[in-house]
Amino acid sequence: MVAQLSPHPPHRFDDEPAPYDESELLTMSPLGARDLALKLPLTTRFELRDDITPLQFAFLDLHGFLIFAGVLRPDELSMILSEMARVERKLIDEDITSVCGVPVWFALDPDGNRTVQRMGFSSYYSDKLEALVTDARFEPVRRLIGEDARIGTREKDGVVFNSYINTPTSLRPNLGWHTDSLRDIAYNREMPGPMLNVGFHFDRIKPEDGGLRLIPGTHKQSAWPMLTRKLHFLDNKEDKDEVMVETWPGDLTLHDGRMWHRVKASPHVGAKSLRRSMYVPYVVDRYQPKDASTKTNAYMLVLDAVIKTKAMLKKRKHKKLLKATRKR
Ligand SMILES: O=C(O)CCC(=O)C(=O)O
Ligand SMILES: [Fe+2]
Repeated sequence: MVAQLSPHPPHRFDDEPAPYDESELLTMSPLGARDLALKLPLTTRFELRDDITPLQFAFLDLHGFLIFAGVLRPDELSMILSEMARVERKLIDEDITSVCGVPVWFALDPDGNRTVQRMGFSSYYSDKLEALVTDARFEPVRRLIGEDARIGTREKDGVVFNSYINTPTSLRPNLGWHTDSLRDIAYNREMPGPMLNVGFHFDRIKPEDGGLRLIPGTHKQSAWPMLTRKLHFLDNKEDKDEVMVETWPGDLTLHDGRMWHRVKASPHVGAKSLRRSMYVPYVVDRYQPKDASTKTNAYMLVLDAVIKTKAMLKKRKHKKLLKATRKR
């Protein structure tokens, strides 16, 4: 028998631990899978296959997240980044400050040029990105969320592109502890059911670079701790139970929107601190599309004000520091 070769063998990096080998475990019983998932390290990397495996189901159910290694190829990552650079240019040239009601957050890069730090609906101006996020390879992810789930490129915040960088003017060197469910409550005005956030990662982020941190198991908390365990977006402190999600370019992560997570700031500054991620909404709620006429909602207005105030304080502190060093 001739083994069937995938047209695109997954890309692996030299320093990347191999994904967990499930080739002999694909027909595992749910109980067996649960037993094994309990024993696996929380840093286990999985392979995205044609179907979500019993072990992946069990791991996600237990801990609230999954890491899939190298789902996007280097040429696809380059395509997305060049599309994002083109869209960024368009936003700046045409002074577009919000897309479908979602404010774009700009800052200055290390060379003093305006740059986008967070943009919702990033596929609105890119057919290539729209085609990529709806590619057939993500079908098992969609089915995992629900047989009727759809990729909401025109719903919620659309495809969100984040670029975290640590500069004196950056609006978003980090992102405080939060659950994504709060945003969902704000959008739907009802308690959220299970929802998964699907994220693509573009940079090699080691534990010492900051990056995504999750508190495993918090997706099973009841509504009260979900809303109050920490101060949404304002608390940035390390948690003894947090797990760092180490990434290689092309990784895909799934996390339950009800779990607590944050992005820790990089200790580096400038280009070395750059971390880019892209989140795709998979939607099961009522279809509520947005377009150019959509107004910014109250939740986004508040978040926008918080982020911009933080950035202003940071800029002020930086100016004071510069003055003080000049005096000396
Ligand atoms: O950048 C990330 O990996 C996480 C972003 C995030 O949690 C969010 O935008 O809600
Ligand atoms: Fe989040």
